[in-house]
Amino acid sequence: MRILLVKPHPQLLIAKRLQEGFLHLEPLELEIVAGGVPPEDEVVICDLGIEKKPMKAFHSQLHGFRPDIVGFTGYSSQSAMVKKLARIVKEHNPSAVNVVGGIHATIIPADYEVECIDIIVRGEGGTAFAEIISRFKKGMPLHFGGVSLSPRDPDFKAKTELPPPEFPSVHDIPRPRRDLVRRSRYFCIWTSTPENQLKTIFPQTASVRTSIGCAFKCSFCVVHHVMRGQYLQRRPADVADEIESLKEEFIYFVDDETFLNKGRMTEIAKLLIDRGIKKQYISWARSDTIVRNPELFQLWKEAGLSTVYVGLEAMKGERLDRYNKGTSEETNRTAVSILRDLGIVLHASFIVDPDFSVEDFSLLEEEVKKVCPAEVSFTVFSPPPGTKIWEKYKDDYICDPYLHYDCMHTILPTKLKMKKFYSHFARLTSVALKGNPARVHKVRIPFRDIMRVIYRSIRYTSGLKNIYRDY
Ligand code: B12
Repeated sequence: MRILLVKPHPQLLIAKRLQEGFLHLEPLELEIVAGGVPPEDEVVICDLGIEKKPMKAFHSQLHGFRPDIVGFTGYSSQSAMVKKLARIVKEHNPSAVNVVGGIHATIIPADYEVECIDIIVRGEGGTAFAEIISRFKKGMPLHFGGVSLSPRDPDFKAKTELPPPEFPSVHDIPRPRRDLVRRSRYFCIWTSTPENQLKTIFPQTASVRTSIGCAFKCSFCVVHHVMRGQYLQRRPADVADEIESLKEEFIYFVDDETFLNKGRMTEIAKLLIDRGIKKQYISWARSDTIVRNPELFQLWKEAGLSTVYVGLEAMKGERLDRYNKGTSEETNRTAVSILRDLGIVLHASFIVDPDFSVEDFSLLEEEVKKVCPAEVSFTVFSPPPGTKIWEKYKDDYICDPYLHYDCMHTILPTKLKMKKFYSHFARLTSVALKGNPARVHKVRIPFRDIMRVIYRSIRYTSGLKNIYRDY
């Protein structure tokens, strides 16, 4: 049997510039889904984001490989593209089966109730896909439970209204088939190393998932809804084995929240150190986790933790409360200074609210300067599809709230005129770039990479400034 797994290319220009310019991570979700395919079947991963001509590449896969089953993944902003690609599959071969999974299928399965889609998978895909293939071979119906839904099932609508299904045990999820992708195409910007010298600022980077879910309920995030508040954790030895097996030196942890369990993370760090595994890591962590456990981050620094992405979100208590973040301004400031003292690069992420006035932008700009040297990024507060708050705002959306859901395009009306709003928004990024650690610490980087960073940053900030033209 032939199986094609497809990740669509980003639709919105700014997502494309982020991916081309600063980080493009491997399609781990599809590698895990491929892990559920039995060895006797042929499986190909087609990541359209790495193709110069994505539609041409997709057509040629359909012609050349002639898949029996095509599996798609996609964010909400990609759902229209997934439907378009699924229609093309049926034009090539009406009997091919289209299966859709990923975050949008999990939270808004009803959006995929279209003629060309046969199966919608909610939640974990590796285990579900293995079952779908087994049923396909036995000629059984491909839909089962609340996990694999068929739009042709009379109970379809009722099933889409249920919350996402429970995840299987984390130990049953298949290992990713990393061999199926061109690994040299995946990278992440890396602005520091212990030697203050980088062979390249865009090293080849692998992704590792050590846990799934998060214990918190921030209002801008859908994860607590998807995971029903569960926090699933892989065993330390299992994580260390996977890291050891990777040929990449640079690792990005794609967890929702890596450091929640101090004991587990201590064990993982000790295993990496004891086994002499010399790699470098990027991870996300909450500011309160850092403040509660500075010694854990010190240990991880020893193990190779290079950069920590911290959702600071705001430096004002009332905004943090509004986002239900559960942290405070003081905690944020303490976390910033702990990371600085430890020599771990801070990647601070802030939320710009659609209600921002010129003064709010100026205040945030001052805060940005204070947290530097740091990598800094910004998103626009957007109610996450699939959650109660998304429903609450549903009469207010100014555009297609799926297509534009990238937390860069506002989906809510802005207080300032949109052009002005994005001019201030882009300015924040320009200010932040001046305080970037590679620049401040004069990290030695090849000249070619310096030119590339400058070029990509200019393109990115100009993309941000012009977002308002996309509406
Ligand atoms: C790491 C991460 C990233 C990485 C990229 C990861 C990647 N693989 O390319 C980076 C940092 C680059 C990133 C960027 C963005 N991200 Co992001 N990201 C995440 C995060 C934290 C984890 C995703 C991940 O890789 N998980 C590990 C993989 C293995 O798990 P998975 O994706 O859940 O896949 C499993 C199942 O969904 C299922 N499955 C998935 N696909 C398929 C397909 C089939 C056929 C089947 C059967 C099953 C199946 O099985 C998989 C294996 O278990 C999620 C949060 C989350 N929990 O989803 C947000 C999340 C996916 N990101 C989100 C957003 C909005 C973005 C940005 C648009 C934000 C921004 N403005 O920068 C950009 C867009 C980038 C782009 N290229 O378009 C939102 C998406 C919401 C939505 N409704 O679409 C999420 C959910 C965050 C949130 N809190 O709301 N992101």
